[in-house]
Amino acid sequence: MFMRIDHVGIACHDLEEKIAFFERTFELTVVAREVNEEQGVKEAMLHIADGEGGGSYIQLLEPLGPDTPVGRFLAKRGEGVHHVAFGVPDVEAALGEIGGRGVRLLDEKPRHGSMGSSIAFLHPKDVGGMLTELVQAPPRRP
Ligand code: CMX
Ligand code: CO
Repeated sequence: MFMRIDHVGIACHDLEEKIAFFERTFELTVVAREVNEEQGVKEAMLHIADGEGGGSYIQLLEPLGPDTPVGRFLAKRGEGVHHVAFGVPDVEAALGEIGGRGVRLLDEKPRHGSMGSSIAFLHPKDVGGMLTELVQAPPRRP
């Protein structure tokens, strides 16, 4: 069902500073920047590689405020890996199948994600402590 790893999300206090670090350290390039009010984040996608079914990325996340998922995560745990996102061909179908196996869905219906994608989250407590995102890429994506 999982085609590939789409991205790894990393929580940080200062998006611009972390973008500069990843660019100079790993020679990655920012391909998208977005403010996602619904998710409470300011974010950047840094391209790693292209593969069958879509690219793979590092997603840097700065919270829009303390009372947001990433804001609470930073206060509790500090900077670091926040979630892993799996690319799936059909996020609604994947949600139905995974929900049917007893994993709590944080989103019953997909929401808007980076670069025109549809996303949905699974509860970290039901996935071995890993906040898991499902991503369905739009037909054409950088
Ligand atoms: N990874 C692993 N565990 C996590 C976690 C994370 N990122 N975030 C929270 N948890 C754990 C906490 O440690 C806590 O465990 P304990 O009860 O043992 O302390 C438990 O989950 C509940 O956490 P909380 O502090 O009460 O945090 P929230 O109220 O923020 O709820 C969660 C947690 C996962 C339901 C919420 O963060 C959420 O809905 N996340 C999905 C949306 C999101 O993260 N959007 C931002 C990214 C957008 C994008 O990728 O585009
Ligand atoms: Co993400």
